[in-house]
Amino acid sequence: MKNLIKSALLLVAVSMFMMGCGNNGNKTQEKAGALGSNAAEKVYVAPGEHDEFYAFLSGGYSGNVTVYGLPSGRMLKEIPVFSQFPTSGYGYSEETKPMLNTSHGFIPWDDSHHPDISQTNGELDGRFIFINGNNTPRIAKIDLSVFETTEIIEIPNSAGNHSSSFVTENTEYVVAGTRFSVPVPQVDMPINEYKGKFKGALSFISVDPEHGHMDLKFQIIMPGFNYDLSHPGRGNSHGWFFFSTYNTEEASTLLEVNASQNDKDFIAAINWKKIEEYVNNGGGKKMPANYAHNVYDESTHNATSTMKKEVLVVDPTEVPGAVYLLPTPKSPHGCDVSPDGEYIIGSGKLSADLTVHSFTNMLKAIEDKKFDGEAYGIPIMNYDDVVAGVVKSGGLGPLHTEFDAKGNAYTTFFISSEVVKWKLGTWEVIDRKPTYYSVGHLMVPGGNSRKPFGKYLIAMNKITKDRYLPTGPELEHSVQLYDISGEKMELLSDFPSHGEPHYAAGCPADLLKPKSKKFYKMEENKHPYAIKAPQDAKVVREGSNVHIYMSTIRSHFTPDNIEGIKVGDNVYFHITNHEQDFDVPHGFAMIGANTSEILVMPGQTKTITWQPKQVGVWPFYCTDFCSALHQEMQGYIRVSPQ
Ligand code: CUK
Ligand code: CUA
Repeated sequence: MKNLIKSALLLVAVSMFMMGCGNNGNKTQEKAGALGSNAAEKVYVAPGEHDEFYAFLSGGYSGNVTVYGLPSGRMLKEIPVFSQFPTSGYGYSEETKPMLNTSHGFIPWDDSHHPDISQTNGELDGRFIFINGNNTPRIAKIDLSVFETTEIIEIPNSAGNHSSSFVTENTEYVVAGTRFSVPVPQVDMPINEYKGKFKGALSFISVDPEHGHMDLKFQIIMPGFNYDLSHPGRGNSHGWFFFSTYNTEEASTLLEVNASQNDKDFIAAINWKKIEEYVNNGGGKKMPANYAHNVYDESTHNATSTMKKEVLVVDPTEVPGAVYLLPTPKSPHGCDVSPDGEYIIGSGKLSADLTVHSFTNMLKAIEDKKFDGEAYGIPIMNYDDVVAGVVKSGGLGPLHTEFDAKGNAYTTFFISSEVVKWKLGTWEVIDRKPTYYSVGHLMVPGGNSRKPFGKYLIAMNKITKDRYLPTGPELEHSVQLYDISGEKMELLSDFPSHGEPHYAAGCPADLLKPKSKKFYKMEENKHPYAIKAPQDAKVVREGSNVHIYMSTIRSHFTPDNIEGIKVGDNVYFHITNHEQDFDVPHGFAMIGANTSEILVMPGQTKTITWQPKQVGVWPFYCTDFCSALHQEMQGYIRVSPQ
């Protein structure tokens, strides 16, 4: 009977989860309920003042990262990552097109979910931010001195690159896990023969400590589960990585999986140090694999794309003691690790309780060789041996957990639309506040490191409904900012976000401000088509290719009257911005060009192409209002018959 009630409850929860409905009924409560008393004062950042924190929100299906200031919620920038971006010309300019190369060709879109800031000794160091592309599996790196994407590596043997891109304590690795298991290597086979044949690749991409260059060092070829999310160990558990899994039944259709079968899935615990040692001693085997590695060089201002041909794969059963499976309630989503590295929290999204696993207990059970069977040769731990506690949350649909510096954890509940604050170690619930509506991830700046900055929390909500002025059928997603400095959380404000933010990363503004680049030094510009000064401007014809070496400086193009171009030519505009000042880009747009404009930063050279189709005299102009004479910044190209 009890079980029947339980499964009925579960069904209600499941259907609510699928409908994505939260407590979005009571208007008065929504407006006032959780609002702090002096909320306006706390989010007000006076004109000319700066925010205290940066927040980097993933753009989901925009493929980008957006940057906000906290507490104001002001949007500071959108950084294009996996998309073509007309605002800057990223993915349109000749220099940046190679960034979007993959083994499937030029793919100017992706679905970005989890940004993570690089760390040193488990603390944010503010050098880079990494972000995953889910759809055509990729990991990108953004250089936080320029807020631009400077490297993208494709992940072979992976599909739906979701449990990514989290970094280890010293950014030794950025880690990527496959959501979909697939045949490894790919092969034409019946889909319903999935079980036992599909595999899940977990990828460890090393990050060179000096320059930050990424390299796919090894992949662990795991059983054919779905790998949903992951987090690194830290402190005592540094050297380990934890992945939540679902569909441990290995079904090719997930219809039946959610309603029946295993009542537990696993958290996979990976001792990556052990595997690293194994591969450093010649372990693993190389397998053929095609994947692109794209690098943007900030001195030549050019990206290059290299196609890699093989990858080192590791069979986990060949490295005893490297991989264990920890049972956790069904279909966990989040897999979060406490700042001290002791607790691993599995959020079984179809369960009301949060299960907290203990790293120490796990080690002890491993030492005592207490296992509860195995899956494909990987030991399964006893649930009771590895559990540290259960949080009786009272909420429904737990997804993700972040932490503050005072031993508290904050978990989002999608179905009951709330954030619940609870205490690590005692597992007692301290506070709960509604979110508007149906919250996914949450973020505390530094909440994914040894040193969280527990002043603010943002909740990223999946459903907006009535929070803003209506804008037709589609509304931007809503972010809610909470003050978490006190015992109780206080809602401070709402602000819209762009695309679909899944996760975010945040850091104190002071970490990035001092090293933010103001402009590129002209003398360091090594672009092959750069010119040193406006007087070096020239037009060079090579067959039907015409290279125009053009200069921009307030407020003139040199040259600005160009003749001798013919229908059918390939015209390359290589535009060097000779400004040496902060915040003076020039833009360039050409009538009839089937590309976007480009925005050229001071000291930089960028190229776009144009194929004139008709004779005539055609204008171009600067797109960025750069001075009082911006409207005078223009030119003409005369196009003659072939
Ligand atoms: S997430 Cu990607 S489905 Cu909960 Cu990290 Cu939104
Ligand atoms: Cu240069 Cu407007």
